[in-house]
Amino acid sequence: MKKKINLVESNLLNVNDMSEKFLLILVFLGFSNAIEWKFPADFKFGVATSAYQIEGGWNADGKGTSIWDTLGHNRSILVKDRSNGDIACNSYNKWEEDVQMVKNLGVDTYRFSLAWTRILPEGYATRVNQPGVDYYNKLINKLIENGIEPVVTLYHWDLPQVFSALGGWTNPVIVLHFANYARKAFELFGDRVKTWITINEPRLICEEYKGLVGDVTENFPLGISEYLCAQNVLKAHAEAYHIYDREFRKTQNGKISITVDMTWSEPATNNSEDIKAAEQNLQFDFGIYTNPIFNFDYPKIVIDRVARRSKMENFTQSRLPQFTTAEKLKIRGTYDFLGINHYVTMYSKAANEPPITKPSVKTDAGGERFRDEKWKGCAANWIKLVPWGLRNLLKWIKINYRNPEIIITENGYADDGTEVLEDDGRIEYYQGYLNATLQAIIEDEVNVKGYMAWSLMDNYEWTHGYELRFGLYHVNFTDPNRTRTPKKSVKFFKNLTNTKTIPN
Ligand code: GBH
Repeated sequence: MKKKINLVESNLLNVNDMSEKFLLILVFLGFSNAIEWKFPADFKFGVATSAYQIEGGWNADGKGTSIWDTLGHNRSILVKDRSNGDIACNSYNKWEEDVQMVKNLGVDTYRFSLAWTRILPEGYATRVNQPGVDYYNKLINKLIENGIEPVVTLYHWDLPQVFSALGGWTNPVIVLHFANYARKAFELFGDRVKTWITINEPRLICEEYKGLVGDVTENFPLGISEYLCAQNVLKAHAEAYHIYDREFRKTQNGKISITVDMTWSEPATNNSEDIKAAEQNLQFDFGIYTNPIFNFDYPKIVIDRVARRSKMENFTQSRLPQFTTAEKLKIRGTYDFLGINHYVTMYSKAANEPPITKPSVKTDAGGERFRDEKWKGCAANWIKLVPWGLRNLLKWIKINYRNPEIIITENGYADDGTEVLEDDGRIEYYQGYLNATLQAIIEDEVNVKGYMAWSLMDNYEWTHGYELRFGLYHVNFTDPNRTRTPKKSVKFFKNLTNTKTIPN
């Protein structure tokens, strides 16, 4: 804004004729506006992936088994195309090419995750698998050599199988084992990795994929297991944060936080009941994970509603396990920034209190949710083009969490392989969401410091197998070479990183 005024007032406009001067001012206003619509110099662009989705090499060189290996082998019936990630993009062998692709995009950062079982095959920090460590060392060193900053996620869902029989994240014992794994990772890679993400998308771990953390879905009583899981995820995150703080921060000087999957809920109308319903949905979707870290304890509405519903259901106490005061204090403030993955916007509307049947987070949350049929979609039916949802979300975070530094660690669009290389839909998507990010930065003064596209390349999209393709690069999964080819969006991204403005 300041710059704009300076330009207009400058002596450059020393023109005698008034109308000509007026015209020139208009031109300059337009011009200065255009050059202003730019990402700040310290803003970092990046691309993201995760270990199970790209690496393959599921049992290579002493790697242990994770719950996703097991699912892919024994229960691929749960996967759309019955596929698994045994080979995936074969990044275990093709990592050098990956780095070149990242470099070609001109981005500042590359976000990837460590496979816990590649480093600690038994899950416990009792034995380190050196070839697994070597793999990540090579990758990290090559990135740095090419001027790319590694952003490392410790946990992107590939839990060591051994913990599954214990109930996965619902068993508090996981806190200790995750903390030991985190310490190992800081020890091994923290001299070069300066941005850490403890856990990717707790809601997905605890709710959407809840059946996958244990042996069978039925082992996870709804409305109980999710909250047990949430509590342990939060404790594990906090433990890792404090280990970093106490043992590594002074020498390694990095940043550490969590990445939360944040759906925006827009009130369906201006009616106060709908506004309340939307707020309730936000708090149940992600507030349950972020409030304890960015404020204090679970959101009040979550505490109140779960207690109330539990009582109606004849439970003797709330299904939401409480933190002790010491635990609340320990979790509060365990962030150096906020990582957000954003894909979804929905409308929220007030609704009658759901009837008392089986408990669930959904009925605890209440309200009614829907999407506008006019929103443009993509091959992933849950993803629509609603950039203003991201802008509203960013503003909400600024207000509710005291303006933290934000890194958008994922945002992306899926094709089904038919658009193949001419992915104009993806370009339109990124234009929209990058523009919303820029509006939030410039007009709303939200502290967004980075934006990472999901994903560097097509990969194993969990229970959607290889049917949904989020990549800027196309990967041919029927070709043993897993050949990568740039889609049109690669050019868009190069242009973006080069100019720090959004290409038309
Ligand atoms: C992120 O998860 C992950 O971090 C990443 O690994 C993944 O590849 C990426 O997003 C793209 O999906 O509306 O009922 O159909 C998001 C996982 C799974 C969340 C599917 C939404 C559909 C819900 N998503 N889910 S529904």
